[in-house]
Amino acid sequence: MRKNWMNATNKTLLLFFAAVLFAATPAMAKTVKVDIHCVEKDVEIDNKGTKFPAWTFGGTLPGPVVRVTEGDLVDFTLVNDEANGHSHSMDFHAAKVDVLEEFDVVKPGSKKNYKFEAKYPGVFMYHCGANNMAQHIAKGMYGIIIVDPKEGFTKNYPKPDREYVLVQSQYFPDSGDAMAIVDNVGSTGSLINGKIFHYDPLHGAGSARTLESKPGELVRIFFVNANVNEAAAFHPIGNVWARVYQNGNPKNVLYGMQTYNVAVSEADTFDIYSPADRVTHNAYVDHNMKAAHHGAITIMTNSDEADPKMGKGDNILPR
Ligand SMILES: [Cu+2]
Repeated sequence: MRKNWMNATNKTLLLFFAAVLFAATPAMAKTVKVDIHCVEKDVEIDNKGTKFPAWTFGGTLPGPVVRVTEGDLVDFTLVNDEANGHSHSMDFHAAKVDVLEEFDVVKPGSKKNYKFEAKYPGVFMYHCGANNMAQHIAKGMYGIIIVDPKEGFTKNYPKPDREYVLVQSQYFPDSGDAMAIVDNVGSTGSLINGKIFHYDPLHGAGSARTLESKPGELVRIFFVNANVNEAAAFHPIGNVWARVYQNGNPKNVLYGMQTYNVAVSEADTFDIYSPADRVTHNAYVDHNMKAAHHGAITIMTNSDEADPKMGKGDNILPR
């Protein structure tokens, strides 16, 4: 009888230690090397091929998606190509450093390396901070760093079927006038991932695509407000945000939200489920009408024909 009791205790202890072992398996912190080149070049800012003299991180608006896990060390190098005409810098909102040191400007033909630990999970803007900062952002020098939580997926932060990055920014055609940009004068359009009506064939002449998911899927949107001067009232027409994670942190969760106001330089994560039993379309908009009418509308098509590759792996920011 006593022997059986001991066996039961040992078994319980074993199970307990096994549970501790498997529960406490956060992702191992690692060093992630990130090299980004500043590239000053013309880019197309709509689906009609309108050219814009941009300053970019990596040649695109927005710059490359940087993705790490909470606790990782980011080993970052900014390369300012010799062909460029301006100094640039890199301000990662996910970093705790010295603004005068790590975020200092890099002259054309030079490079700068610094390291920081991604201490907080969530989504963060990055941008150039060189003078005039408003102009460098309006020129296109911004992007997103996603810091996945080290716990991985949980009940409150479930694994999504698809993920998309949407970065909104203001379009200033006369981007040479830095002080006009500071004063919010002359913005005529809203760019979503670098283009007016990027994923909206209804409004954007020449737009060939929408975002895609299948009925009933959980779609997770990582949204960045890279506007120079205007908040974004992010709203899903024909649906409701199931969860909004403020700053993308799984600990900051709001439920059943119609519109969420995203401050300039803020980034947030939005979960949404499409209806399971029918083909539907939703439109993710900035409900500020000026922004919506000038480009900040993104159509999501929910159908069984959804491209199985869209919103997965490296294809979360369709170019
Ligand atoms: Cu710059």
